[in-house]
Amino acid sequence: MKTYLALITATALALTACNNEKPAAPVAETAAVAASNVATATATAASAVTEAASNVATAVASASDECAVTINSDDKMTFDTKELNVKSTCTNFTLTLKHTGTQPKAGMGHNVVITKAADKDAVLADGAAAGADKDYIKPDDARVVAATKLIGGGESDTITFPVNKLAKGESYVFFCSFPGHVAMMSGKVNLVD
Ligand SMILES: [Cu+2]
Repeated sequence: MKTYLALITATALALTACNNEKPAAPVAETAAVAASNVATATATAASAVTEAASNVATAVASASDECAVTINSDDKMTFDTKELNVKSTCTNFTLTLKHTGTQPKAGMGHNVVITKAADKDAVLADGAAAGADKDYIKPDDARVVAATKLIGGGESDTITFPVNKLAKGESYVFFCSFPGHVAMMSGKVNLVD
């Protein structure tokens, strides 16, 4: 009887030990593998994020370098550039007009309007007729490829337009449509490679 009891106890102990130990090892192993996978995944994700951030930075840099330009204007009725080069490889082009003077837009307002060279005179005439309230551009003028708003001293305006609005082989110009300014404030728009 004693032997029998001892056997049962031993078996019970063995079973208990079994229950405690056997699953424990695989669980620990699984946890370690999982932890390792998480670490790898985290590292991969972190590297992907770093790479993505770097790509964004590069894209932003190239956009600001190649697909954007700033034109300055002033109280002397001038633009600081006579040629606007737009890269054909840019999807969109961003143009910022700054007015570095101090005079209000009612007296020395400037904008930048882009049209085909052939449309310039008609757009100017219709713009003058539209008046200051319309920034000297006829509302919804389909001949206008892009235009900033009319600004006064100390102000600036930024616009973005799709480069495919400029057709290859066509001749484009930019100018200020404030009455009388075009003689001083105009230039060529070049679609470049
Ligand atoms: Cu002007």
